[in-house]
Amino acid sequence: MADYQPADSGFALDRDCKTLSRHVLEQLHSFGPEAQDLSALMNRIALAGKLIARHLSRAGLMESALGFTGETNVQGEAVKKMDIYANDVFISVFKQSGLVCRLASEEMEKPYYIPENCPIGRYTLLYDPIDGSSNVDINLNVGSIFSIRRQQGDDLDHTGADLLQDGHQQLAAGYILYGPSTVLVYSIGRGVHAFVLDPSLGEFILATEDIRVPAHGPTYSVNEGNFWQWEDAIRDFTRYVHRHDGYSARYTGALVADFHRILTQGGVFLYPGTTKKPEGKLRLLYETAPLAFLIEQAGGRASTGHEDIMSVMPGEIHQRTPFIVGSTDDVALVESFIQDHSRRQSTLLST
Ligand code: P6P
Repeated sequence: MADYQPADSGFALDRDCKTLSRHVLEQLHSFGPEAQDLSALMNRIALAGKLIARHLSRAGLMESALGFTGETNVQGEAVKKMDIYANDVFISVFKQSGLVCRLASEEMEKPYYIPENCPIGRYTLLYDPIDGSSNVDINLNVGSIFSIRRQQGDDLDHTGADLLQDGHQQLAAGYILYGPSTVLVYSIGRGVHAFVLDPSLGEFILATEDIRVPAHGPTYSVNEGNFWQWEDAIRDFTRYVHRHDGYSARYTGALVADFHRILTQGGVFLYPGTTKKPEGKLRLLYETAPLAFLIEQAGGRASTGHEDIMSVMPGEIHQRTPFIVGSTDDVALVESFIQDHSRRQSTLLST
């Protein structure tokens, strides 16, 4: 009797078996402890994404799923019920996982430490549970952003001081985009890969491997309502793209959605400093650093306008940074306006 040979089921069946956890192990060409940990961490994140996607899809039909809680978070922003739901989903899926020691989130002033009666792991999850929550009540794109770091030291005082490291300390980063389909994009430092949730399977299935951001793209994505709050250099960049053919403005109000467009089609997203928020609005540890990790893995760039986001050393967990991210040529164009203005200012000061 000849050995059994599977029928040539073709691409479809094999792709449906390329789940996220298997993909992580293949990426690492290893089944060692750290590879297994990263695979398990990504699996937990996928579970959180499925739970949040399910809640979002039914929110319009559920009492008290939408709207505001009436609270204000550490950012001084009004908290949406969906923010709290999603924040608690990540805690629930990681609490008994034995993978993490703490979770740091936009919605929590201090990190949440896994209780003593739960298994403690050696990783930290930093996340924005629902990014773009102003879109939740109007059924537009929102996302979750995550970053994984290894605990360094013992953090016995529970201040999370060892988290105040630059973006190169990230082991993995990614986001989940909740839209017509639910897409999970991640990197463990070996390229950027996108998975699409197949609701009939309840699995994220590999859709695109090794995403590369084009060197230039037609999109510039910025909230021009802040025009008069920007520094002159950013205003001059905006005037430049207004005057030159080949540029289109796209802005959804949800960072993950705008970033996903830039990652896949090229261009540049900006959230510069303003007179009200000189450091910008976006937070480093769980928004700009994870996305900077991804864009660099995809061949693009992320800058504050003066230095790479990946090199910024945070002074505190909720530190904000200006954010210029996307195609290498387009980020460089924005930086050139900033450098020109700096040169002109130093010339004026020296005369
Ligand atoms: P603005 C959502 O609140 C968020 O943090 C990002 O998702 C988004 O890019 C930005 O703020 C939008 O801010 O000031 O343009 O409404």
